[in-house]
Amino acid sequence: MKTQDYIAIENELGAHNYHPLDVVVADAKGCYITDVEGKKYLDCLAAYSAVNQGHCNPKIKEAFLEQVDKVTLTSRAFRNDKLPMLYKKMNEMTGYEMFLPMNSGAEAVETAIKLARRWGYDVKGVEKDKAEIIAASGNFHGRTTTIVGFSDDPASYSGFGPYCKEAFPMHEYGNIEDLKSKITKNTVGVLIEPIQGEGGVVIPPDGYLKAVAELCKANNILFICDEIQAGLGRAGKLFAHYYENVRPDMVIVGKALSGGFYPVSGVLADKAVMLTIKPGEHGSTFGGNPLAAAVAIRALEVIEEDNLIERSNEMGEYFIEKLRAIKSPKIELVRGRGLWIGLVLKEKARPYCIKLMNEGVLCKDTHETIIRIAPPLVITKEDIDWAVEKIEKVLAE
Ligand code: IF1
Repeated sequence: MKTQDYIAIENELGAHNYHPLDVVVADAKGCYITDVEGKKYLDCLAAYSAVNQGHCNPKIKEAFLEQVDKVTLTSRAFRNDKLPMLYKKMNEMTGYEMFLPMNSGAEAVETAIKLARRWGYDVKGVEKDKAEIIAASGNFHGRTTTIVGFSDDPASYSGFGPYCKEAFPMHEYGNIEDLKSKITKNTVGVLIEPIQGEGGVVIPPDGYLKAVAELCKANNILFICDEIQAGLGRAGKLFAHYYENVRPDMVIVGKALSGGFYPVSGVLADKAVMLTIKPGEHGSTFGGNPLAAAVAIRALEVIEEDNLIERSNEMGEYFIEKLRAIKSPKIELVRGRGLWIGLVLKEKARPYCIKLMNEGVLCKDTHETIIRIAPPLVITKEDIDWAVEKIEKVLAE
């Protein structure tokens, strides 16, 4: 079967909730992807940062296979011998007292929302069913009905109502005065991405995260940081909020927590927040299963052992510098942190993503004019040189 044969089946039998590039991936290792026709590509998306450790990372694969031979799923009705080890690893790496494992990122965001509300009622003393969590303009936190209810992107929310707008007031991302004006006695949390991914790698103004943290502390509000995409090395730190030396009350993780082998997500918090949810009040069939835990432990170890955070910084700086050196009237600006780069064009980005695909570089457009570049963190300078050459070429056409 050829590329078009697969696409034909997909178009006929699969839901049309995506508009992917017409590359049919058959194999991927490290930074490279091979399609069904044997054509090789450099991956500059890394599955939206889920494969920071590189596709089919051999160390994670080994842990995965070892666990598959033992036990994959126990449900949380019974305990398993891997989950405690994940808790330990999480605690050692992040300093948070506790972890609550889920599967998808959206589920972890939902978990943080539930924790914040429960804390709001039980600890802060907010009136029943009045809790508010302040979100940010341009946010992306997932696809559940609650979460899309506080998205300001019509593609995410339109036609999926009713929503609960009063429960999620919105402030302008990066604008601390606006945030201040949205706080009420019912505010239990402020939920933000430390860098907005879907927004187009939007880095907030210096001091914003620090001001959010201080504002939350002063008003007895939980600061909830969605590090699902920004975290685990992508932005050049373990967590992107480290750039401003803040400690959110809750940190939401996902994506690279499994290196792409398996959906693993969760929420980090201290006991004062985490223990407000009692046995039987929240959970998931797959959350915290032994396969997920084994994979997540190894995925975290690989970030440390292979110095992926340092690599993200070093290679990111190199990549950004090279992109900024491209002389093209089509480029508006290049921004980024670590290996997370937004190449902002003065025109539509998708045609260039298609051209890049034809040249062997896979990346994804966002917000019409932005090419998002986020390769696996194992990328080399030679790969970057090659990618930049191709980017320069298609922009010159
Ligand atoms: C899709 C975007 C990236 C996220 C943050 C939570 C989630 C995500 C900061 C939910 C998920 C994904 C989902 C994916 C596309 C992708 C995405 F363009 F939509 F924004 F990465 F940039 N918080 N982001 O970025 O996690 O439930 O998906 O595991 O197609 O929806 P999830």
